Amino acid sequence: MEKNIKWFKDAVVYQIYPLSFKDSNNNGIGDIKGIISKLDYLKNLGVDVIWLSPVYQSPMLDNGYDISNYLEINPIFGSLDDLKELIKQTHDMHMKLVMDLVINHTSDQHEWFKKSIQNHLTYQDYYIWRDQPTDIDSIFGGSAWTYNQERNAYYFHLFAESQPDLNWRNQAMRQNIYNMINVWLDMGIDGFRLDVIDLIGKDIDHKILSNGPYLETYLKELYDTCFKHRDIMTVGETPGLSIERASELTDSKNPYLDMVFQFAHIGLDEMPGKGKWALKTLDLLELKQTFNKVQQTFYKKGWNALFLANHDQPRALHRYGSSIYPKESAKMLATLIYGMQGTPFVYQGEEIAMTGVEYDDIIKYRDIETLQIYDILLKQGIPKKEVMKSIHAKGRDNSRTPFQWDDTAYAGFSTHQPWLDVNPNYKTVNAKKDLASKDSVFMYFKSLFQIRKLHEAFTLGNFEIYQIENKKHFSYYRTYKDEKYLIICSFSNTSFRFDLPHENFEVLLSNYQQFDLHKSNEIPPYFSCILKIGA
Ligand code: TEU
Repeated sequence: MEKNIKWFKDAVVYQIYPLSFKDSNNNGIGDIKGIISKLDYLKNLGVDVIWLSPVYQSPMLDNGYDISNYLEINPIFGSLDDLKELIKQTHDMHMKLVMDLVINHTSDQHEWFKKSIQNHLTYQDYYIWRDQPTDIDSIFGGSAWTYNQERNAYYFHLFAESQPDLNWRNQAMRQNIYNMINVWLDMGIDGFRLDVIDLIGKDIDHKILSNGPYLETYLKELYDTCFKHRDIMTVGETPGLSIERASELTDSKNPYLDMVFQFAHIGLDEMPGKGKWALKTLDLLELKQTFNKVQQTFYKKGWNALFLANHDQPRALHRYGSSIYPKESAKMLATLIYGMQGTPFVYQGEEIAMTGVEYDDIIKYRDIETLQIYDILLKQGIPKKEVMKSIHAKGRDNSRTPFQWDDTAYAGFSTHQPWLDVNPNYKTVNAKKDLASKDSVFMYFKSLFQIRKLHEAFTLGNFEIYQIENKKHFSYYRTYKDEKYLIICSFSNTSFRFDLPHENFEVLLSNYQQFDLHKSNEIPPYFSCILKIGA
């Protein structure tokens, strides 16, 4: 492909959740050396960029998204030397390393917060303190305010009580954050995923949280002070931004963020206004309309990150696929999302069709949000069975179980009982078995990424849904100059007759190797393919 676009636009990003990727010292916890030992696996898949969920010093109440020291590595993951070695080896293999940046809040164990509690002159305004709480709720449930006896005031936290929000109105605090960011960038990392960055411009007195009045000012300042003259990539996690706003903030006129995770498709299987635990069956038409809007908006302006799952979301296969056709539906979902315009993000395990878990007892769960919401929902009188059903569908531990490398004890992740139980299906679902199989999901992902890179229509082409009203399939065209591709994705668990409006086409990829579209258009369950039209 001609290289007149920025490198991150046709790069494949792979998200690693360090706690669960690979344990090198067999204590049940994944670590940096474990990641280093698997770099060739990632290279083989066609990964260009690794995004590492947080490995900084942390009490780990929110698995590292509660940072107590931004410049230290958490010893459970290894040392700073290990991280430098990871950067070096990643670069030697011509891949890049992006770290997580959690700057909306810190841990309550951070020195800044401890000093803020004591009203220390420098740090007293590093966090948001008030004499009285307001009625804002935390995203994890319950009030966003907690009383601190020592300071005799309430502090604000949009997530857990142990994650106080930083006060972005404080210029000295912001400068301190920028200095820290520059230390990491000077060390040679290739960018950041910016945790809930849409929240930093909030105006809590007017109850404006996402997309607050100061958001653009701070993003610009951050960009000017840290990112501007560097060849890096930044991806903002922006759960609260509208599609339009997200596209605006990544437009080349406002290059403060290179791309964002836009969340429009994420809430489609919850009851509107009732939050993620109130389950609703996904409507394929809604999914199609939502992605249509996202694709059309970003085609005109900005750049989007393509994802179906991450460490906060249930696994894509569990959520949108079929347990009867796991391999077929895992491949179909990859075709659907990575055929679109934007930068592809793979969440660890998607490439081997890992699924979610359904532990029968809450005692097996580790996620702070899940444990908190379990208590809250039970107190609201919701029957335990219903609560567990929501947790099985939406709980964050679904995607956090240890990576399934092979069929030995603990799935080859560790020789020690892991911090979170391995999914009991590891004997049938694991990387070794998948790679050895004729219908390997891993190899399908790899081919998909090769095709994407070979034809610039996937990076630059427009997006047009074929048969938008059809409830059985989600199919669309990507067109650029004189090249046209049709991506067909069936969401049906039975075969059906697909109305194929072309006679001349070449099949570039298909998840049913034996099925020939030239001979039959009765497409099998969860069928997917990429057709080059007119070939
Ligand atoms: O997540 C932010 C966020 O708003 C959601 O994805 C949220 O975790 C989810 O909807 C809850 O159901 C980020 C991190 O990705 C997440 O792991 C952290 O817990 C959170 O920020 C706080 O740092």
